[in-house]
Amino acid sequence: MWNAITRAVSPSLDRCELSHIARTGIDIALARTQHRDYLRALESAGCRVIVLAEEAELPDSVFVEDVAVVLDEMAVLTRPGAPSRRPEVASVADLLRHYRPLEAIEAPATLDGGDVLRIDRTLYVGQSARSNPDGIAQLRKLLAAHGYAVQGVAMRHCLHLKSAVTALSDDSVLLQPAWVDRERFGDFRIIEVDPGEEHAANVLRIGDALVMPASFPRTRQRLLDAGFKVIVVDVSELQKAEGAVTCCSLVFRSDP
Ligand code: CIR
Repeated sequence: MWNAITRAVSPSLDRCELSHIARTGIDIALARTQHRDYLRALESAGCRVIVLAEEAELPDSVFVEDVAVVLDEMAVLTRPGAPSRRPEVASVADLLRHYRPLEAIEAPATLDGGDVLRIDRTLYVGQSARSNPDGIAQLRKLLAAHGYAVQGVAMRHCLHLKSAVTALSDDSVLLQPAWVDRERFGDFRIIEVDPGEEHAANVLRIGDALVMPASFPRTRQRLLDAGFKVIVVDVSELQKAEGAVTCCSLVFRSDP
């Protein structure tokens, strides 16, 4: 029912881009073990997992979410805001073209997939350091013909919109109120992250399952108390690269 495109951890992950967290040593062997556990979590949530070969010279290439936005009807290749990440797009495009017609964001626009939160037929796009107004406008134009609305969302103090808010279902979101305004998602049922778990808002929804990092037990309890099914995975080494769970896969319906 679901495909998940992923990519093996680069041996150069410790040279990743960092914006809002300090650089600390990354254990590459542990990162690889954790990534394999993440792939198992995707499988247990019902995904057929596709793994691209590692890219030794592209430190952030495990974070495939940022290079494409995949919808039922088509996919949009992004132009990542960090120049170091633009060479990641081509190999994902070569794979994605077997599954969806492709469009692309063109210069001078920039867009990171981590800024794009789709809920039903609306795409909320973070106005971030990575996604510029041109990128949001191009996405809006490309998707209007397919009946999707694209809305820019102000955010602060974090890398991507999906660092601050992700979908739990079509009518509920998990949100970090310090980084994005609650009012912007006022039409949804809002669950806030536990105040002691700053980075907990990034969960990956696959059908009725939510994949989330092991490091946020109090937020996990909030989700369990609300009746959600949660699959936990330890991604501590990927978190040191400012990644989390949505960023390591492109999940899309295999039967759109
Ligand atoms: C970067 O700064 O681009 C990477 N170190 C982390 C990207 C994480 N991507 C995501 O959350 N979508």
